[in-house]
This record gives sequence, C-alpha cells and structure tokens, in this order.
Amino acid sequence: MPERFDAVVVGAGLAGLYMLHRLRGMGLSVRVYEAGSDVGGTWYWNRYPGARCDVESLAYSYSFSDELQQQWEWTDRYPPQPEILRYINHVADRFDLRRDIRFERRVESARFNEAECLWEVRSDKGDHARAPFCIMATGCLSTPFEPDLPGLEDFAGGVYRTNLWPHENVRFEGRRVGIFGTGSTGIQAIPVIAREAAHLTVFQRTANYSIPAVNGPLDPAFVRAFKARYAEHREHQRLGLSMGAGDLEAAARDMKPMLPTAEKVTQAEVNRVCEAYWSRGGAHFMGAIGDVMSNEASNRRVADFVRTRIRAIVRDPETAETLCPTTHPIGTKRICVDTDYYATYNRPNVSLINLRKTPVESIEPQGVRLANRLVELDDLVLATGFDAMTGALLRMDIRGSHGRKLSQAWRDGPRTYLGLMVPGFPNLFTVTGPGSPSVLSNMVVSIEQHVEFIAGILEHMRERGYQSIRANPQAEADWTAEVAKRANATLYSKGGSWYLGANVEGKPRMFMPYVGGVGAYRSTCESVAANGYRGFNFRRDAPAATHAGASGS
Ligand code: NA7
Repeated sequence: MPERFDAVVVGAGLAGLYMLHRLRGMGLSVRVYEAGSDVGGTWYWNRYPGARCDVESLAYSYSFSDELQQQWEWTDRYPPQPEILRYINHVADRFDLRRDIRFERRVESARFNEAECLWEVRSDKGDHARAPFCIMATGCLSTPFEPDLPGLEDFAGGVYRTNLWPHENVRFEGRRVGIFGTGSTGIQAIPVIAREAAHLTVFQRTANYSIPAVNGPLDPAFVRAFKARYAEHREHQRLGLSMGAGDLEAAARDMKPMLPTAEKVTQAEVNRVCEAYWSRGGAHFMGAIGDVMSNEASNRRVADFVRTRIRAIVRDPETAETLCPTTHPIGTKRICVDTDYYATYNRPNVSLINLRKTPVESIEPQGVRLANRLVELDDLVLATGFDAMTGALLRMDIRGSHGRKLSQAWRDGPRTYLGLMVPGFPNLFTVTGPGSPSVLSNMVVSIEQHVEFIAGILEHMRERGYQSIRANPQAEADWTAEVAKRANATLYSKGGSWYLGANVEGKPRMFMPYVGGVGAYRSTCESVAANGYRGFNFRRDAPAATHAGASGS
C-alpha cells in the first residue's frame, strides 16, 4: 500500500536535511529516502584519506540557526570529512530529523500521476510513497563515474573508489598502491596515501592546477571574532560576487581583485599579486586578477605563475614538467586546493606516470600494463570523478506530465528554469540543479537559498489554494539561454571539464552551472518571487482535471 505525504524528498545530505527541516516547520508531512545507511550525502560516501572540504569551515555550514552556528566548534580552517560528517549527524539529532528518513532506500522511479496531481515515488526496497510535491536533493557530485580501464575486474589486489570508500579502516602500509585521477579528490588523497604506502604510483592523464590550502587549526581568537559578526559574514556570503565563501575580508577582496587584469602589467607585477594570494591559500587565489576567467592573456599569466611555483617545489625537472598543467586555462577545470600535493613528488616512494605519453594498455591481475612495462601493484585507488549534475537525476526513472521522461526532456543537455524546475514536470523541484550556481559556489549557501525559495513557493501556493506549479517553457528557454550566455562570456567552455559533461562519453556538452555568482542569482530569484513567481504557472485544480485551470498568478 502506498503511503501518503505532503512531500517526498530524495537524499539526506546537507540539502535534503534542511529541506526536511523547513517543510516540517511548515507543518507538512515529509518522507525522505536516502540510499546510504545514514545522513551526510557527499560526506557519507567520500571517506577517502585526506577528504576535506575546499571551502572554509566557518563558511561551509548552515546559517539557518544562530544557536547552531554559535555552538558548533570547527577544528581546522578547512574541515576534514569526519568532522563534517559529525556536524551533519549533530544537525540530524539536534533537529530530530532521522524519524522521517528511510535509509538504504535508493529511489528508482518518480512518476507524476496527472489525475491526482501526485508524485508516485518508488524505492529499490519496494517503498511506494505518494505526495503532491517531490524534491530532488540528490547532489551534484553523487553518481560515480566508472573509468574505462580494460581488465579492471581481473586485478588481484584491492580496488578502492574514493567516492564509495569502505567504512572500515583501509591500511596501505607496506603496499604498492596505484592511483588514477588527479582532480580535487586525487590531489587530496595522494599526499596522505604517499605517507603510508610502501610506494605510490600516480597515473596522471591531465595535470591540474592546485593552490596550497594553508590549512591549520583555527585560532580561537579568530573564531570568537568571526562568530561575533556571524550574521554579517553570512550576508556577505549570500551576496558575494561568486563563491559565497570566506570571511568578510576575503569577500571584500574577491569583490575588488588586486588587479583588474593581468594583461597590461609586467609578469613581475602579476607574480607579486598572485604570490600574496598563494601564501594566504585556498581557492580565493582565483580572485586575485579580475578578468582571469574571461581574458585568455590574463589567464595565461596566472597559469604561468602557478607553473613557476610547481617548478620551484618539485625537484626533478621532468616530474615538474609533467605536473605543469598545459591542456586547459586555469580555473576552467575546478581549481584544486591541496596540502603538500606538489611536494609529495619529492618523496622517494612516489612516482608519476604521464598517461599521455605512455597510455594504459590494460589492467592485469598483477598491476597496470603500460605500452612499455607492467607496474606491479597491490592496490588500486580510483579517484576518477562523477557523472556530475545530471547523473543522479537521470539514473532514476523520472516521468512528468503525459509520461514524458526527464531523460527525453534533457536529451540535448539539462534545461531548467533557475535550476529549480523543468517544464512538463509539475511540482518537482531540484535543489542546486543544473542552471543554478551550485558547484561554482559554496554549496551550503546555495542549498539554503534553494530550500528557502522552494519553501516560499509552497507557502505561496498554500495561501492561495494552488495545487500545482510548473515552469513556463519560455521562462526555461530564456533562463537556459542566459546560463549559456554567461558561460560563453568566460573561458569555462575551454576546460573540457565535468562542468560541461566532457568527462563522460556520450554526455551532451553543455555548460551546466550558472556562472553569474550567488549574489546575482539570488537577486534574480528574489525578483521572480516579488513578481508573483514570474515564469512559473500555478493552478488551483489538478492539472488533468481541466484544460482551463487558473494559471499564472
Ligand atoms: P574530477 O575532477 O572529475 O577528476 C577525475 C580525475 O580522474 C581526472 O584527473 C581525470 O582525468 C581522471 N580520470 C578519469 N578517467 C580516467 C581514466 N580512464 N584514466 C586516467 N585518468 C582518468 O573528479 P574529482 O573527484 O577529483 O573531483 C570532483 C569534484 O568533487 C571536485 O571538483 C570538488 O568539487 C569535489 P581527465 O582530467 O579526465 O583527463
């Protein structure tokens, strides 16, 4: 027998938990389905050595409860995965969220029942819930991407996927370990595994730009001062030009880069400015030069600075050159933030293989077969990324009005209105969906904004007796064009990254996140709401009951 709720939420990560809390606060009955055996989403699955957030602790946390943000104590400038997971568990307990969550349930289908204006949601364990609203809080980086490594299943040793890391302690002492993937994940894991393993071989296909985190324990005086002005910091994060991260000082810096362009000054001047950001650490480095993401000449100069730093750190010249990124402008693949990444290659127990020179022929039981030799290994670590942004949504069978599949609607790439709704899928919301700032922002800032916007819509509907909301196709077309226009004014499309779907064979190439920044995006949403939720159509009756329902608002 199906169970009936006011809303079904899919996912119990940072987005799903806050959605549940908000909806419950409105007096709605909610069922949350979560594939993991506990809360945490990304931070539940990604338990690999060195896993850490690249947004600072005091920013990467909920702002909706002042008591929570005042009481919770972070240890480091950048929070390690176990600490974030503890925080999320604390939130789940503090707000008594678990009782509405069903764990170890992977949602397989969500179908819109037109006649009754209900979503029918089914899990792999046979659950069947019906609710007028369905909210996908399924994460942007939650569907692992399985690399094409022929023979992987024959490998005799351990195979560890960073994004499905075992819960028990994995020990690499005395073992010869190989790792594929030098994105954010690999760059975090490599220095930690290198310290433990007998030998670590890094199989690098694409060299990436990485900035030192300059991580360390938080200074209690800094934390006290920060917390005293928490509301102001949060406001800056919400209105920030881009990421929505950092403190007031960093936010002010990012809004007014030290140099508007690197094109018309000497490389020495560029180096001086970049060095200042490099030594402070973190992704704010990308805020040093104003037009780094829109001017190729500027971008090249910033990239030159990073390459100079790599050559200065890595002692072996050939290894240093292999680590110097040359295939894409800096920032067009997500900038990495590391602790000791480049210096790790000075260790005698670490070697680097350039897969562009010596590609993998196959994986054999004893190791990795290259064109010129076999690299013998005991364990393999795959840090090979995700089917980003659309993967989690498209692996469910989502069908809207007239049985239309989401996979069909997105055949040529994801099209949304504000990253929140898709025409033809009434009452279905995506939290931080494609077309919203999402992965180009501090995710918690974006999650809170989306959750609050969705809650505002539901409140608006309740007050007016509306039963359904749908995105207007013209609004979707205009927004999709705006997302593309913004992206095309930058260098992002030159990166060949997962932002574009370029890491997954056959995936349509389309720049998915909104690059305009969380501040611009938020004000667009506010203006949409202030204008009666412009671009959304509301109806008082079930959509199928009549063709002439009260539409617009
Ligand atoms: P990424 O950034 O997608 O990195 C995946 C890495 O795996 C990247 O270096 C890929 O090289 C490499 N890869 C993928 N397939 C292969 C094969 N077959 N052979 C060799 N190398 C391969 O994922 P991450 O998990 O590091 O980071 C994702 C986001 O999570 C991150 O940006 C943060 O937001 C958190 P390629 O570049 O494709 O040549």
